Amino acid sequence: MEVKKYQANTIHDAVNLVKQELGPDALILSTRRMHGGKVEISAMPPLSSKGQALMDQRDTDFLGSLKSELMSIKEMIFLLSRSGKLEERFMLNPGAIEVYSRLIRSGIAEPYAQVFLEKGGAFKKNGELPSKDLDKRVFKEVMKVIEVTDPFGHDRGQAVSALIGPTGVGKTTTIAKLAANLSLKHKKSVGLISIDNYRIAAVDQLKTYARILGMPCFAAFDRTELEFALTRMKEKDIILIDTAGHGHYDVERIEDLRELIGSYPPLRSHLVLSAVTNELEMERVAKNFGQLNFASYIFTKTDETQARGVIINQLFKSRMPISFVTTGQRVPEDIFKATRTRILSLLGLHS
Ligand SMILES: Nc1nc2c(ncn2[C@@H]2O[C@H](COP(=O)(O)OP(=O)(O)OP(=O)(O)O)[C@@H](O)[C@H]2O)c(=O)[nH]1
Ligand SMILES: [Mg+2]
Repeated sequence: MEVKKYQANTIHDAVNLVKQELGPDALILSTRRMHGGKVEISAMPPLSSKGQALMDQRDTDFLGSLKSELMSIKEMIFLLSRSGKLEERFMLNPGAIEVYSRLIRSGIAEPYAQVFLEKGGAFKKNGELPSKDLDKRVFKEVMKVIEVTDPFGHDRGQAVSALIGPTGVGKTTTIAKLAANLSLKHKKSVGLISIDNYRIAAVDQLKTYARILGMPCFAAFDRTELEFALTRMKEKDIILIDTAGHGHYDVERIEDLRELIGSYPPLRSHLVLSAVTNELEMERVAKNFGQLNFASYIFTKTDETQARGVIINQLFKSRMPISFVTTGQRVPEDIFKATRTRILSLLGLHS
């Protein structure tokens, strides 16, 4: 296998040289910054299928690992080419690009990932610190934007929590998971209320869970019924209120919900957000439900995406504590109480 070296002033120029001489499928084996600022790329021509047939197993294994190395180099070059002013600074600390690509792979948006690198000290002038240390420092910065809260963690009187949010994000399922865990594991007495006044079936869904768990469940369609239900369950440690899902552009219905639960003092709302929602939509959901003064985020369906960094992107835009995260459809297993370390490891950000 013939390896050739190409030098140029920038990584772009070097890649272009490789492409010109060896074609677009050339295999890039390594890149390095040289004294004097030049960049050197080692590359070899693409293998023909005939050439491949002649290779022995060792070569195949070697090529396998080369291919995955190449993928990550390609990814890094792609990220470098998009990093604008940061390109030169990445060159000063090549370890930083590796940490950067881990952040991007986790779904954290580029501008926020760059802030975390900056704060973690990746671009300090004399900052050619070992990259092992760098990832720790950067992940610690990510951790700092995560705030957590436990709505049921105090012993001060009754906790009344309503789950609000768009249709189908998992509000009812999450209520069932919470109800089961709080009553079975934490031995709390729990009551349920459904204020889904648009669909009878939705009330039945909650009542079915209540029957299985042996706890009371009331349906309430207006303020009087809600107050009646709350009075009937005043001895309970915890009351969980399920609400109808609303399209987040349906401002009128959100307003109805605000009138119903908005100014009832002991009641705290928690906004349920699906991790499979795109970043812009999630921002709008949080904004439009904001009039309900929710106290925390609950992130659901984190099992359905690899890009769980949307959680961090949302915190960047609208800082709010996280109370729970759900990880699948199983009731009651697939839920955990938010902690900074668990969320970080959910994002795959551990050293
Ligand atoms: N994969 C996955 N599915 C989930 C999760 N949580 C809920 N679901 C599923 O999402 C679907 C909708 O769940 P519901 O609990 O009915 O959602 P909802 O927010 O109450 O829906 P509406 O009342 O219609 O607004 C169901 O199929 C749930 O099993 C989760 O964490 N992961
Ligand atoms: Mg529901």
